[in-house]
Amino acid sequence: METTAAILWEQGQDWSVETIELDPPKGREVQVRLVASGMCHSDEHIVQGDLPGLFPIICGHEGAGVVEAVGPDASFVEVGDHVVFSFMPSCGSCSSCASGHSNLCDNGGLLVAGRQIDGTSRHHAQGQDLQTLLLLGTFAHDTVVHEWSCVKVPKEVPLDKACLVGCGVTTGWGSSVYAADVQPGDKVAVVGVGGIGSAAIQGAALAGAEQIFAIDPLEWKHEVAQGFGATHTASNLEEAAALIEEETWGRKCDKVIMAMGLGDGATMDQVMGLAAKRGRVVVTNIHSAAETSNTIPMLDLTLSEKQVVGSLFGSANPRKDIPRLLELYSAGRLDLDGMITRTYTLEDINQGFADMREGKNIRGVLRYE
Ligand code: CXF
Ligand code: ZN
Repeated sequence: METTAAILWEQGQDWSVETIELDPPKGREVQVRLVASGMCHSDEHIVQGDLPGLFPIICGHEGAGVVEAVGPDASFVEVGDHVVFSFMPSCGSCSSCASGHSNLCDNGGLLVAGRQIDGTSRHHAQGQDLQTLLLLGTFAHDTVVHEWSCVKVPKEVPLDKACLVGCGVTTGWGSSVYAADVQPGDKVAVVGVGGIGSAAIQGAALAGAEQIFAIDPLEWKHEVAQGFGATHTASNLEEAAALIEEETWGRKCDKVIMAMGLGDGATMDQVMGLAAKRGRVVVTNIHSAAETSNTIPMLDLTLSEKQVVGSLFGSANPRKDIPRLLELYSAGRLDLDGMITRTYTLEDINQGFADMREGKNIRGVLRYE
């Protein structure tokens, strides 16, 4: 069939919205008519080259839609199902999945850009095979993915909001709740108030943090952060250090969540300075693949027993946590609506990314009518 997709033909270019040829699903693949897709910084990282990409590629990995067709071997996804994509597939049987860490499924490992799991392509344009980001390619009206990438969700949940849980919300919320293990009474700093940071603030608040310091250079985001549960705001790490010192009586933060658009190893000394003795710094944001050094004060790491941990997808289990987060949304305990600053059509995708670069959005969402 023919459908419309935004293709990135080469790194650094604009998105090109054009007609593509989409093959029917094979094996355990499913064809999904997308309702919406969030625009995540990781898509921008492919454009900028901070994450390695293969081209031409259809990016987008925060999508939700309705299943239109299934391959002959699909086992748990049926036509008509509403699904949110998980940016990591969950095969259920690799050692990561089997040990309760399906965010690290061996079938997703290093597949930032790829084709189908069998190595062939269902997406084609201008006579070429297309890559799909994270085996998804949600910047398109229709796509074909493996059922391992699908999480079924109740039909009442609005898919144009639910799409956010396919990456940013689970990543941010899980960074607080799982990776940082925020405890009642904790003092928490969240560095960066975007899609991940605003979900991290909400996760920390729900987990019972007593103080939540939201740090972002953009003033307008301070008020937004307070709406999500931040108790204090600061514009930069220096200002945050003074505020945290004052407000915690010198104890500093039990947990620090790094949720910047792009991490910077040169600032890690300041970041570590926000953490208390035995404090944990969770590095959720992406650092450039080209970055090879940082400024973590190593002696203090030992003397203060600080921890630095990486977290992918909020250290969550997508097939368990995506429905769970949508239940919290339906119960009014997780605000997805407030995270969506602007919506766009697929034709306006370049405007959406321009707005991201200018810091105009918590999340921009493409809606496919
Ligand atoms: C990222 C994490 C690093 C690989 C690409 C996807 N997560 C979501 O944006
Ligand atoms: Zn993402």
